[in-house]
Amino acid sequence: MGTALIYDEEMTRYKLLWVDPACKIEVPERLTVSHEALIKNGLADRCVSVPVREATDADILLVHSEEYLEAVKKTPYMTLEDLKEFTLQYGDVYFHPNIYHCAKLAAGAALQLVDSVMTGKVRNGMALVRPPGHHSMSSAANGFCVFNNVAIAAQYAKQKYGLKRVLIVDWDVHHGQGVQYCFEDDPSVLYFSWHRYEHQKFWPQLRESDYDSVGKEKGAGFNINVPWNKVGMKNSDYLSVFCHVLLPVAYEFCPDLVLVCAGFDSAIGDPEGEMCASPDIFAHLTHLLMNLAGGKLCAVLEGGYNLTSLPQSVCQTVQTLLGDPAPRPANLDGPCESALESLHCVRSAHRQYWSCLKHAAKLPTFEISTKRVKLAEEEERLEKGDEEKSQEEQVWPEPPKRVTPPIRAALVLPNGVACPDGCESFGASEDADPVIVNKLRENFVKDADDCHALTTLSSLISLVEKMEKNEICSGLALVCDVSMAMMCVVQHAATALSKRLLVVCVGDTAVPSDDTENGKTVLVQFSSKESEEQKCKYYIPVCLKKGCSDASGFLQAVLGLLLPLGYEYDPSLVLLVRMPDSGVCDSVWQQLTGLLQGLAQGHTLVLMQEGEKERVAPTASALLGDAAPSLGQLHSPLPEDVEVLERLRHRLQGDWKLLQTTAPETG
Ligand code: X5A
Ligand code: ZN
Repeated sequence: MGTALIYDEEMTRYKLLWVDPACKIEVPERLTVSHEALIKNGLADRCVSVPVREATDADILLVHSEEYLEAVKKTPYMTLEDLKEFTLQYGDVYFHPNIYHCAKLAAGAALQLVDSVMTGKVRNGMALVRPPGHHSMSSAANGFCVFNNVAIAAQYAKQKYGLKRVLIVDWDVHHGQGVQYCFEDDPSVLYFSWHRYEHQKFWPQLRESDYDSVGKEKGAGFNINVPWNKVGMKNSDYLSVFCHVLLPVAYEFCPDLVLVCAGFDSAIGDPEGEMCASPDIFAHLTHLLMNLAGGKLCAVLEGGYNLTSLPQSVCQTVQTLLGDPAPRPANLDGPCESALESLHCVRSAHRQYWSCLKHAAKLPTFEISTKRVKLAEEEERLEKGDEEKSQEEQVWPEPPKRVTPPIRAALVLPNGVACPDGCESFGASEDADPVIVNKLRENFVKDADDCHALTTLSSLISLVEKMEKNEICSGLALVCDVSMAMMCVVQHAATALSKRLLVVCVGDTAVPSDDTENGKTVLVQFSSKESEEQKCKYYIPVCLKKGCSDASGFLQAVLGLLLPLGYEYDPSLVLLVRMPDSGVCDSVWQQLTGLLQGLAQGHTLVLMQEGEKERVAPTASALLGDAAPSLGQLHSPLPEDVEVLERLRHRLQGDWKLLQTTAPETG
């Protein structure tokens, strides 16, 4: 199943016709440079090209008032003077004789994308559109937006396909207040937005963009605002909010469809956002959403005004939608204090609505926010002296070309187990290094005649080496003794590999952890057995009451602990070990496998016990990048588990900054 790309040159055919400093950045080139970059990187060719259409009146009326639509309909016939005057009644937007046509195409493009995904023509897709949509309101154009493309798409999807729940993720750097207003009291649409806010000093300067606007009436809890109160937010800040707010809530919400207000003014170099996240962060944001809703994801362009970072970010997003493994995330040094404060406020504001946040520390919110405003004002005065560095002068390295290994998933299987489609069967190499074979024989294979075990282990080692050389992306091996195979890979990694190894063990079987001493290996074990091991930074036993059989608790641990820790550790290989007693169900296992592929450029090696033949197909599917099946709406995690996880996070957050959810002063 493919990825749709929707683009039409017609949407470049309008522009600002007079002088307006607030609007001059919204130029036709935004679209052309993005599209050209997709072509240049060979991505456009890999997508299914879907034509745009004009949204009909009925489509537009799903969100907008008749009066407003009728007014906009007149703009193609207006004189320049009329257009200027018409524009004046709205904020930071401009009209042009052709913008109504383009706005119908932009909304129609979003609807074509929804249709392509919902009918199964493609798995996911992106629409490159102008004008953007998320600021436009029922009866008002605003912030370069005429019709609210994504809001219309959400209503349309609900109506036409009977969807019960739609998630809208707005990673544009501005608050999509138009989307918020549209769904404020609607529990069937969960709207998440982060945005530059600066304590209400940044456009559109709305009180209701703050974290305490959580939705109204039945929709209370279904509007999530993360205000950024400082500029310069980085990759860590974005990932931290995904791990500790958006993803847990999104999994609990269990959407039927994910829509993304994909604005890239939240990337480095943007004159509006003034943030510092690198374009490749969008590969991760995209990847992390791709296992929700069975992979049904529609990204619709919103903002993005730096003509260098915009196309880079668009390419990262589309390449990830196509299923290529994400690049290693750069400089994850933990969230800044201001981001932590926002994170903490959002989690507290929503703790009453989402069971995954129930444990978030209670907080006398208003005291903190007023205290903070004063502090912020003070700091601003102090900072005034600093010379202003224009965003256009910002420099950053171009994201390296993402090369996907020729083999996506290599499988080491015993005789008689069929290799699933799309995977490559990986046999014992005839060219096995005799030194390694000898070492294996000495250290691991007690019965010297057990050549089956020896062959399997040496296959494993050569598989790991091929992954290290990026000739193979991921691997899966059925072995007769998972613990031994695991030790074998860990020891090989500690001595031979130059980089770091993240071992994720699922199940109760005791695992030796001495090899975690040197920091080359981090081991996280999910089990239901209390561990007596010496606790250190690199050995992390996660003991859940029902082990991995409880999806809620397990997912909470994966999203709030394993992922942030994994991102910060930045391994070059992930070893995922499924113990015979794991008790984990297929869908949870596939979610875990899928999520972990955001790490180590997708280099995941899965070890499973020989008997688990039926698990080969679902695991291979996850390794190939298929979306994991949805987990259904999750119940509350067990209080014991929540407590365990909180304690663990507390113990570890000094060493692993991405585990923090509270600012030092507020915690
Ligand atoms: C879609 C979008 C930004 C408007 C900024 C006005 N609009 N100052 O990014
Ligand atoms: Zn924006």
